[in-house]
Amino acid sequence: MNKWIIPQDWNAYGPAEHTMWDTLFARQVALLSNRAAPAFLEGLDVLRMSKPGIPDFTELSQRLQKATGWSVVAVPGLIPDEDFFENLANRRFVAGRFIRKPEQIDYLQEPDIFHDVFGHVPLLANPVFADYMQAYGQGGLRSMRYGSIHRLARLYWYTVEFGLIRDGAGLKLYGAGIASSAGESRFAIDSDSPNRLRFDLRRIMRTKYRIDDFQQNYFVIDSFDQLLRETQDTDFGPLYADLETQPEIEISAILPTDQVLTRGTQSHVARGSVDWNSRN
Ligand code: HBI
Ligand code: FE
Repeated sequence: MNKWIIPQDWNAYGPAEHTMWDTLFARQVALLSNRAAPAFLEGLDVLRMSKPGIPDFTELSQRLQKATGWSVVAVPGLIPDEDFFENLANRRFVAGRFIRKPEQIDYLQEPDIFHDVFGHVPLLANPVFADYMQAYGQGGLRSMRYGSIHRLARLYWYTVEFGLIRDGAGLKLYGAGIASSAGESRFAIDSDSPNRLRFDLRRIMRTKYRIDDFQQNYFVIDSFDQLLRETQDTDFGPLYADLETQPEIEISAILPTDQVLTRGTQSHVARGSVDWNSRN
């Protein structure tokens, strides 16, 4: 269903909006050069995203189509889960077209074009990650029939939004919620506060998450192949049924079965800094 898709109306952006993009872009690229997964940085390059100003979705989609067959389309804001999944299943990434105001530079609640496009789109140029996102959309549509959307939403949160990867290059970030945030891109990689646990699909699907501050827990994959393989090879019907028999896991809990890469001090939380601006 394409009922939410609207024109980007690129000509309607004013100079202040393009400048906001350029400011955010320069700040993130400086932070990410040694913190983001190589595939993320390659995506920025392949898609020519360093071109000044807010990207034009038509042009961006042409490059993306060539790389992996994905396109980027504009929507007015958050759309219902079913429509969101349906677009992903068809290799269309839906993005907000508005950009944050200067007073929101460090935090806003609704995803804007900088989060959606800078954060999410570079990895869609990676063939394996591109397939994972499509598999996620297909899994999302299936999860609706099982009443298990919340399980899949957790998987999205702990991978697509806040995922870390540990490859030959060491610990790197790839989640869009981290990559588009100046504060969290430093926190997720450099801080001794959060726990960093090895990726575990079933465990993630039982774990709550927080939307109001930096994460207390990050899950670390070995490769995008691992992510795709585990998602494609899992029969979600029996998995969801099984998970219903198991307790939920509190945000920063560490279980005896966890593979702990970093046991966090949780000092960020202990400071009681549930301050919206502390996100950045
Ligand atoms: N809509 N525009 C937009 N962007 C999102 O990231 C989004 C959405 N609708 C639903 C949704 N995300 C999530 O609920 C799913 O990932 C579970
Ligand atoms: Fe996002």
